[in-house]
Amino acid sequence: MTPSRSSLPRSIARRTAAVALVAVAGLLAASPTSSAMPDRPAAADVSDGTLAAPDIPLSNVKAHLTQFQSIATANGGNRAHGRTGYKASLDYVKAKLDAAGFTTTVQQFTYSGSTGYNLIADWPGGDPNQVLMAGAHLDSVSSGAGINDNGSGSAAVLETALAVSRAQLQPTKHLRFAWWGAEELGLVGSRYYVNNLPSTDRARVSGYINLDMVGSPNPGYFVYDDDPAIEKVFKDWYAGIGVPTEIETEGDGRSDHASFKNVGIPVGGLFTGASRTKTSAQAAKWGGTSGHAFDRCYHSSCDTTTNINDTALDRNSDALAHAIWTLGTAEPLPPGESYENTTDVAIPDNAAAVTSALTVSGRTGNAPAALRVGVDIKHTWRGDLVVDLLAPDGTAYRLKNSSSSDSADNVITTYTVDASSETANGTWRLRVQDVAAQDTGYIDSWKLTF
Ligand code: DTR
Ligand code: CA
Ligand code: ZN
Ligand code: ZN
Repeated sequence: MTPSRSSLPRSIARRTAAVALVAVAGLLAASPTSSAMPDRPAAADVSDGTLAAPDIPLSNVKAHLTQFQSIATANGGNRAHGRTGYKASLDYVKAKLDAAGFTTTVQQFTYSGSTGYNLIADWPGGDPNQVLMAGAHLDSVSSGAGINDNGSGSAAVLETALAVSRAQLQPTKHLRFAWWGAEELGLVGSRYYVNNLPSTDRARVSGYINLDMVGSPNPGYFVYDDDPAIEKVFKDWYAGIGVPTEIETEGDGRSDHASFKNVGIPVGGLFTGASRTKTSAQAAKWGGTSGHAFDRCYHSSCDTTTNINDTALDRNSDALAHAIWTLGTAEPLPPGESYENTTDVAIPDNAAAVTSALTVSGRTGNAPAALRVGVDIKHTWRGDLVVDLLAPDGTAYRLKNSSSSDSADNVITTYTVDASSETANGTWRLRVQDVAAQDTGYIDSWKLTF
């Protein structure tokens, strides 16, 4: 609120155009070189409009680990950035994907005097405005083969991509898989990818799923606590097989999802633990050995194919496939359906926020990447107001900030919100708070249009 305001009769207000807050809508760059859509059998639906994922054969995942081990052994014992073992690992993965019908791109970068490489694989088709990504860093540290860290994640992502090809999946979203270089040197490859992705293309990425260490020998089952929708898919899947999960608490900033989270892209992922010690409570629910590290060979030469827990690797591979199938095949919602609340709600002056609720039901899947939020708030000096949309799970989407200079009256506009990570059904709320003294008003009405 500006000090000079009390001298101005508040009714005199310069009208400034209400600027609709346009949240990032999910959009996609055309895949690097989109090949013609191969003929594919129509996908068979299951109950909620998504498709059931296939089982990912553990033997296939382990065959990739065996290849990574052989590559390390033949290239000085590692697959590190700047070493021949890294490029050989990338060539192996690329060859599998090319043969499976993916459109692959190798992105080069330079770091600490060496050439690094990211591998990007696009599955032709799907909504170019909603790209679902899954990735893993392919590099190891220089001290070893890096089979759990992160051959495990690389192999799980590769086999899930190959399962998409085997199924000739026709997802509603565009699927993109990625293998990053130089993660061990500071998320270098994934940051290079994100930094070189034009902002319009970034906005097209509706979510990024990260797998880094998913086969630890003394495993825990951790789910990243980031995007609620991605987290829910993983937690529900693990609950479905009767395995409790914990929120990943050491992950922030510690793997490639951070590169995406830093630019506002919804992220999630799975982790089975590194050098931290498994507690007795964790051993009681997960088995394994308390008082020992989840992976005692973390960043060591003993991180070889013997450093893998098959059950953990299998479960996390299957969990990733479930997430890709669930998030990737969710049916688009019928456009244009609206839900409105016309009950007036008084907004107390310079006091606690108030809310107005809307219950959405009968829809399937998630809300759209361009959910329209129409608001009609009668209030003099609208600069006093902060307005948020609250999703059914409580996630807040800021629609309007307060402004000491916006003296115009009333907020009558439509905001567009990327709510694609939110389930459509449930109770949505408009939250309004008056954060400056003088001037009052009320929520006249508001509506959601899907
Ligand atoms: N920084 C990763 C290993 C790692 C450590 N904590 C977490 C949490 C979530 C994912 C990965 C990790 C590496 O050494 O590659
Ligand atoms: Ca499996
Ligand atoms: Zn590492
Ligand atoms: Zn790692």
